[in-house]
Amino acid sequence: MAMTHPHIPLQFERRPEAEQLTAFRNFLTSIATRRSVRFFSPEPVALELITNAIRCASLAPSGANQQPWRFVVVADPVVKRQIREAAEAEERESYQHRMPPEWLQALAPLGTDWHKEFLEAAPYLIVVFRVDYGLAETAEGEQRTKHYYVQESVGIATGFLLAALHLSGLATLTHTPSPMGFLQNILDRPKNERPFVLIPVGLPAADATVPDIAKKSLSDLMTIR
Ligand code: IYR
Repeated sequence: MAMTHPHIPLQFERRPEAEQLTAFRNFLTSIATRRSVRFFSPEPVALELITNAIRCASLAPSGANQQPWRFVVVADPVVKRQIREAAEAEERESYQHRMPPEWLQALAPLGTDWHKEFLEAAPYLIVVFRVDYGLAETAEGEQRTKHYYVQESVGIATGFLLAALHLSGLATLTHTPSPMGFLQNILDRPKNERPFVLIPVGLPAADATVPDIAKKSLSDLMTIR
């Protein structure tokens, strides 16, 4: 029988346990210091670091390997300003009228408000789009292909992206101005793409602060049975 969908041998390195633990410790030491940063330095950052991190994100698993993501890198100050203005207009409305007291209370420890200076200060904004379905123009007209587990896939890729940027010595924020349909217009994306998250990337401002909050302990989040 012809193999229409061939498999190839897995490349997998078995490592001694001591080495596994060292590799883990190195990763933990680094990832444990990641914080969401809202105060950026305008210092430039090599585009190669951004490109490398997006390559890492593109290696994430996805539903049916459809890789339903698109990463738009914004470096142009004019576009960053447009994004800031549109985001602040939505966020001002949200903070002042749309978010219920319970939500505002949950956010209070973070110290956020509708001002989004970081959207102009950070040297890059990476806007992650989810590609909700495949779209191709053919002689017969528009052809759509169903995509599976888009939300989960793009979430995993975004995790890879954040980890890669952090390991490259860069600060990031996961920002979700709400609603964020304006990003589709400003960045001129096709109708099958929807903004998923906006990630300012750069170096932190010298006087950057972060909220004094903690992560849960393992016993509060892991169950073995
Ligand atoms: N999008 C708003 C509000 C906000 C919502 C959550 I959930 C956060 O974890 C942080 C902020 C903002 O960016 O300010």
